[in-house]
Amino acid sequence: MTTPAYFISDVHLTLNGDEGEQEKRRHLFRFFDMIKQSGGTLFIVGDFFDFWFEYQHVIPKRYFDVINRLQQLKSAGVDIHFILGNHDYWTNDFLDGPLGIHLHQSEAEVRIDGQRILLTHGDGLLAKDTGYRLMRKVLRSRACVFLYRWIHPDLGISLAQSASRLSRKNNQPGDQQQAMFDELSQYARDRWAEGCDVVVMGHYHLNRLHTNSDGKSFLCLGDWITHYTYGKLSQGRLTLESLSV
Ligand SMILES: [Mn+2]
Repeated sequence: MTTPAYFISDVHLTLNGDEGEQEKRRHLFRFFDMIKQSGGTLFIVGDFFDFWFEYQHVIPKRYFDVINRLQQLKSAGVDIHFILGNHDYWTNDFLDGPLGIHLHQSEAEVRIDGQRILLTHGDGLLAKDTGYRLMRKVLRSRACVFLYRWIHPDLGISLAQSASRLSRKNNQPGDQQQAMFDELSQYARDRWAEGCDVVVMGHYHLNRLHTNSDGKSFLCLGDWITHYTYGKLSQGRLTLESLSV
C-alpha cells in the first residue's frame, strides 16, 4: 500500500450543477491535485456521490468531470479504494471496471505501515437506526435495483435526488453530536478489542480524531459540505486536516 494514505467521505457530489456544487468540485479537484503531487493511496469512505446508480448503459453526464478526474488520479499512479456509502451503493461494473477503483461493499480492512485500519461508511450503527437498517435491506435488494433500473434515467435520477435531499436532512446531527460520538466510540472500542489500530468512519458528518492512551485511533471524517476535512496517514502519523477553502 503506497503512502501517504488520504481518507475522505461524504462529499455528496450532486447532479444539480449550481454554483455551490461547482465550487465544491473546484476544491475537490485541488485536493486531487495535491494527492497527485505526493502520490499515495486515496480511500473514499462512502457518500462520495450524493446519488450514484449504475444503469446498464448510462452514466450521468453531470458526473463527467468527476469521473475524468478520478481517471487522471488513477493514471498518475494513485490507487483508489471506495467503501460504498448509503448514497452511492448501487454500483455495477463501471467504477471497478474501466476506472479501476477497488470497491468494498461494506467494511474494508487494510494494513498501512504495520497498522491495521478498519474503514466503514458507518450507516446504521446507532441503536435508533432500526427502521433505517430494514429500509437499507430493501433498497439494496436485487428486486428493488432491478425495478429501479427500468425507470427512465431522467425520471429515476430526479426521483432519487429528492429522496437523497430528504435523507440528508434527516441525518443532521445538530446538538446530538456528543451523544452520537460517544455511541460510535463504543463501536470503535469493539474493533480495537479485535486487534484493529485505527477505525475510520464517515456518514455522521462529525469531524473528530480521538486517540486513546494505547495509541488506538478513531477517526470521524467530517464532510465536504461544511467541513472540507480529510484524514491523512503519513509516516505512521494519523491526522485530521481541513482543506483551506
Ligand atoms: Mn452516509
